[in-house]
Amino acid sequence: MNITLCCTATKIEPWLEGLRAALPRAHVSVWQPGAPQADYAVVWAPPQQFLDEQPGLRALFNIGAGVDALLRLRLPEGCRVVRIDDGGMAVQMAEYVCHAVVRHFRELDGYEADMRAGHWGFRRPRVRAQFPVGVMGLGVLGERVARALAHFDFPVNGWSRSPKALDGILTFHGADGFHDFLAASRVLVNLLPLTPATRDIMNRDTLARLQPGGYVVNVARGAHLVDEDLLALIDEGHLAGATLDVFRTEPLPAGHPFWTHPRIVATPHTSARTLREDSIAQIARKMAALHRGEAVAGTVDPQRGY
Ligand code: NDP
Ligand code: OXD
Repeated sequence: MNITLCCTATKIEPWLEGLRAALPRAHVSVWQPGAPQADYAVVWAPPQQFLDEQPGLRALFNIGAGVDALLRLRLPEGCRVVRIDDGGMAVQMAEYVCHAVVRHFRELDGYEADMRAGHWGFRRPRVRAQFPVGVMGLGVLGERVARALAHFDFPVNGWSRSPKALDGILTFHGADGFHDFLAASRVLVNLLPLTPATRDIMNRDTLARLQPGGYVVNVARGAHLVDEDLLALIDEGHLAGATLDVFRTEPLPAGHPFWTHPRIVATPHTSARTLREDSIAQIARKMAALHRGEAVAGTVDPQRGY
C-alpha cells in the first residue's frame, strides 16, 4: 500500500513517523510535485496540483472533521473522502460550548469585571428554564454537545437534516422544522457542516427568530454566519452577544469588529483541535479496513457535502 501525505500548514514529520509506525508494511512518504502514484492520501488543504497529479487515489483521509474546503476542489474520479469522526474532538467541543453557555448564563464576564473594579456584589440568579439552548447539527460533535448541555439541566433543542430521537432533547428536523426550532431556542449553537444548504444560515431573518436576549455560539464555520447581521442584532438589543471560534476569513483580519466588540468573545479556531495520536490511529485503522474492502465510518457523501 502506497500512502502519500499532503498537509499544508501542518508539521508533517510527526504524521509521517506516526503513520509509518502504525502501518509498518505500507510505504509512506511526503508528496512532492512529480511523486509516483499513491493508493491513499492523508491531506489537509491540499493544492489542486496534488489532486491533479494523483488520479489513481482510492481515498483521501482528511485530518479534520470538516470537508468543505476539500470538496471545493476537483477530486480524482471515484476517490472516496474520509473525515475524522470524533478522534477526541467531541469532548473538546462539549467543554468549549458548555463553557461558553455557562459563562453567559452565569454572567461570569460581569462578575470578572466587577471583581477587577474592586466591587463585591451579587446578580439575581437567572432562570435556567428561560435559557433553552438549540444545537444546529446533531452529528458526531453536535450530539455530544447537546447531551453535555442537558447534563447542566438546560432545556436542549436539536436540529438535523433527518429525524433523530435523543433522550431528554427536543428534536426538530429539515427545513419544515427550522423556524419552530429557532423559536424554541434562546441560545443557538452551530455545529453544522458548511454546505450550499447551510452557508449564511445564521442571518438577520433566522437570528431574529431566536427568543429575545438570544446568544450565539459558532464553532462550525465562519461562512455560516452573516457577520453584519449578528452585529446589527446585538447592537439593536435582540441578541445579548456571541462566542465565536470560526470566521469567514482566518486569521480574523486586523480591524474586524469582532476583535474588540464588548459583547463578543472570540477564539482562534481552537474549540476542538485535531489530536495527532488519536487521528493517526483512526486513519491507520480505517485505511487498513478500506484496503480489505470493508466499509468505514466517516465516509463523506459528496452529494450531501458532508
Ligand atoms: P457530522 O457530519 O457528524 O454532523 C453533521 C450534522 O449536521 C448532522 O446531524 C446533519 O444531519 C446535520 N446537517 C447537515 N446538513 C444539514 C442541513 N441542511 N439541515 C439540517 N441539518 C443538517 O459533523 P461533525 O459533528 O463531525 O462536525 C460538524 C462540523 O463542525 C464540521 O463540519 C466542521 O465544520 C466543524 N468543526 C469545527 C471545529 C473547530 O475547531 N471549530 C473542529 C471540528 C469540526 P443528519 O444527522 O440528518 O445527517
Ligand atoms: C475541523 C476543524 O473541521 O478543525 O476538523 O475545523
